Amino acid sequence: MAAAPLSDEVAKAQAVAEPPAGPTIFDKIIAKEIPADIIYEDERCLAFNDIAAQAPVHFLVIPKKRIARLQDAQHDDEALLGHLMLVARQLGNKKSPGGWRLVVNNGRDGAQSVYHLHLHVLGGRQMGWPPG
Ligand code: TR5
Repeated sequence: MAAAPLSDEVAKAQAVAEPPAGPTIFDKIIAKEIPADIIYEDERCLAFNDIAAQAPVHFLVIPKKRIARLQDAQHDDEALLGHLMLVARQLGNKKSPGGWRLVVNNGRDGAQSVYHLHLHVLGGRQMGWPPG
């Protein structure tokens, strides 16, 4: 089967050293040092609309704790990971009642470009399958 052309987002992910040390752009969003379209915040997480939306509804849910990739999460993070999913569920149900998709890109081959764990929530249209 011929390989699908790579999107800009995949090219970006491939260009990132894995995983970069130190803070990412998402730490700056958490610290309110740079603006983002924040739609939810509590003591453990933040949700904001993706700057390059891939669907009518596309927002990210991120922990305030710095975890680079899902593969770096520890057993101690179990409650936090559950919390992120419940926040995604609450906002996804509200913004895309017909259904929505949760995506976590992990590492280079997973097309992760920002090394701060984030849940993508996509909706507002029919999703295709399989993903690329
Ligand atoms: O490829 P992965 O899974 O790492 O997804 C990173 C996502 O972060 C992409 O969908 C980007 O569009 C999104 N992104 C990147 C920036 C950004 C953002 N979403 C909202 N606000 C953003 N700001 C202010 N700056 C970014 N660099």
